[in-house]
Amino acid sequence: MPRSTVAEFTIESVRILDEKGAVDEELVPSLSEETLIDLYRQMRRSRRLDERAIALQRRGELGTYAPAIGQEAAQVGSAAALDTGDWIVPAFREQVLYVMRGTPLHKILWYAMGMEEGAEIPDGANVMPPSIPVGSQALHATGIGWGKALRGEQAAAITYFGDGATSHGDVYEALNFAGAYDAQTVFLCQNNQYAISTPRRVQSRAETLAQKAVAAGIKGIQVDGNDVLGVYAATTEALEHARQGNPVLIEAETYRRSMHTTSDDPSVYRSDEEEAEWEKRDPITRFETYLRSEDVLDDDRIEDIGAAIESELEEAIARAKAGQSEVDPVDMFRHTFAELPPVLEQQLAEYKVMRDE
Ligand SMILES: Cc1ncc(C[n+]2csc(CCOP(=O)(O)OP(=O)(O)O)c2C)c(N)n1
Repeated sequence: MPRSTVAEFTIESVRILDEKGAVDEELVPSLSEETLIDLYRQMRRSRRLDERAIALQRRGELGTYAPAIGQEAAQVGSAAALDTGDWIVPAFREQVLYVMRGTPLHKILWYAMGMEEGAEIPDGANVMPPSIPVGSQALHATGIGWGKALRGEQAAAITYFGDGATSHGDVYEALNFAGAYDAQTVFLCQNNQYAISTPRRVQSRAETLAQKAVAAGIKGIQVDGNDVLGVYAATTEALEHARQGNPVLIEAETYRRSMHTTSDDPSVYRSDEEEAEWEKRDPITRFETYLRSEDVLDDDRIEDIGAAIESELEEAIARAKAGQSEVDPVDMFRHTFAELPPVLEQQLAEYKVMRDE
């Protein structure tokens, strides 16, 4: 029986802004000065929020926190490409997406302080809650994108997950179902090179994670995830496809520059040299260099933006701390069960004794 090639594929990779801050003029998306500054401001706000949150956690003032340091371009660039009617379905490392959709900073801190008030999403924000089970959110995004298709709406869902999540059945099922049912969904894999301590190279033998789209019959594309303009352009294009019922998987190649969560110590599983290499490719520095070269930013403007973020964060931290005394931890016992099981009755009693001591 003769053999023949029945399928072939290629994966395209996109980069607009290189590591030195120079752009490919032909590919630069047409964005107003205001939008460019907003992308920059959002990335810096995200970075400082994470740095302050880590410091608060180290002082025992915050619970576990998953920073996105190094991944700002992948998150901000993609979210900036969305329309307000598009749904965002995040994982657990995307604080800035909530901020971009109107959640005040102090609520992000409340969430990490274990206060349910921090999980409140503003009306009409179209963002799903964080998803802790790795990869499960991809299914929700497919469901939302399918719903948009069934209703004939010109909107899409975008979901975020990591390189590790691509090994999960949920992600495969979500991609396959989306392809089979024309779900209006964009899948954004932030390949930040690690699933806690598991490096990308042992996560999958596949040459790219974008090619995981191929088996689902959908388009897969790789983008330099530290290039905010590239991510913006790739996501804009993917959303146009998705709104026509053609889901897309984007692999944004980036690097988690800090810990997996505040419970992790990355120095145990990776080298200083590797971290230094990625520091040179930092998404914020790269974009800043470009904006300076375009005269969109100068020293004064950069300093003003930094100062405004610092005071915004000071206020948010003060508000977050003050809010702690406004809530009663007993609420968590009140709102879960109509009738408390005995074991929780006992915990409630113990808590009350502890509180009154
Ligand atoms: C179903 C499931 N299995 C295991 C875990 C424990 N866990 C939390 S995060 C994580 C790694 C996730 O890596 P990746 O998908 O690459 O995302 P990243 O944390 O790098 O953003 C694991 C295994 C979990 N939360 N859910």
